[in-house]
Amino acid sequence: MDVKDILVEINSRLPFYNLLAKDLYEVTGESREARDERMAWWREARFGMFIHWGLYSVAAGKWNGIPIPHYGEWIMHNGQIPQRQYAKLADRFNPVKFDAGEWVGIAKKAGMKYIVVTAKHHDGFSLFHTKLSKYNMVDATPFKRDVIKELADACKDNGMRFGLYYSQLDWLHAGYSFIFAVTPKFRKYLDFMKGQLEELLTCYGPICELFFDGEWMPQWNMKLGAELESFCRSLQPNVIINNRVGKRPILCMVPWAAPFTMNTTCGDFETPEQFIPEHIPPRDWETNMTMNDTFGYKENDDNWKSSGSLIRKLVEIASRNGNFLLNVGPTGDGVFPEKSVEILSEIGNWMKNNGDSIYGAVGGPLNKPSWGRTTRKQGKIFLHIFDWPASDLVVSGINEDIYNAYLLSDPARRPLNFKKSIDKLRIDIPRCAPDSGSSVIVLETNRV
Ligand code: FHN
Repeated sequence: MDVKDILVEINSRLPFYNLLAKDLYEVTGESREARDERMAWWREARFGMFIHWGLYSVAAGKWNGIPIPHYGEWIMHNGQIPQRQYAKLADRFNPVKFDAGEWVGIAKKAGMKYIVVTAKHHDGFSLFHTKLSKYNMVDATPFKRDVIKELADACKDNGMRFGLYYSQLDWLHAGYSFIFAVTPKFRKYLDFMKGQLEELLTCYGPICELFFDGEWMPQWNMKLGAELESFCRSLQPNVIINNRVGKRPILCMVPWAAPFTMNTTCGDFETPEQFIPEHIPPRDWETNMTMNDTFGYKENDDNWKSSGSLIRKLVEIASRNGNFLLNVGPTGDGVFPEKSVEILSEIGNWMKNNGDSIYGAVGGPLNKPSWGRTTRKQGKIFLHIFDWPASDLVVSGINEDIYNAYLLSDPARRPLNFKKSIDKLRIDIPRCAPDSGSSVIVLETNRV
């Protein structure tokens, strides 16, 4: 490692701000224009589905009948299950109800524009037919089907972009151990990982997003991240890669620290998890979040967020120029939990009427008004009203000419009466909110 590498390394392990990374970590000489072009579909999409599916889905949060706390996909670790015992789940992983087209259809109806599914999580089990290990969906289970291929094909057939989650952290692989040194054994693991990524990036069609994860392991570093990022881009130059390909600051999972941690330069976007940053991060970002409290399926986790609260989170995120990757944890039988389907259907109904205020939108002119949020695009400001007022809506702080106002969910776009003074806009609104979660009023700022 030369001095620059050492500086980058020290910097990446700081608890806060990547003070030096801005200048020292440059993986590609990509121009801003080229990056904007590559990111365009992603900034338009705004809303995607995360899918955590694997052997842990069979366990469903219990081991020997005992509920294991925290994330379902961590059951091997949290339940201190010997690897040999855990691997026996593969004999029971036979998701006969799995229908890739059905999963993609549910995502599409929810208004989601891309899917990111776990190709390999920390437990080392591959959902795709890898040639580099027999511990995979085709060789190790009675199901014997490459579900990643089936999902990739279903996405292609349904105009849905297809992305993959891949964990550098691998509890199973002999080359992995929780130490700092990059040992020869770890180098062998790196070859394994790159081999699998080559399979995923050459055999499953265009991969829209690579969500790396588990980079907190001590021997992972920015240099390895830069090499991996370049390797993946050499196979699919347009793939969008998250910041966990490199190294996030130690406090990256702490919401209040976000202003000091969400500025890494590895990959293309920041990855706040289970929270929405209060400020607008300096570059592209995607919040990933569960619908209940677990990514991987747990039969006893019924702590579901309402569709209204998730709609407001989507609005909140879009109002800060971010993307929302909302997770579903399918069961060991290969179906989405019923409650997930119900919530996604309700979100889809809202998106049908109001998606124009989310897709391709960025933050509006008002920062967190008391009544809701604002987004905007192409000559329109979208007022997202969370709390519908009993009488007129009075909006302060919009210093632009307004030529028309109407409810986004009104197909006839009947104009709403409004009066605008220098900085006050009073809109005559219907007595009842047209939508749950968020009702949207469009203000046209261009004379149409
Ligand atoms: O440890 C993983 C966890 O299981 C899950 O995959 C989330 C999703 O972003 N990522 C890690 C926790 O930060």
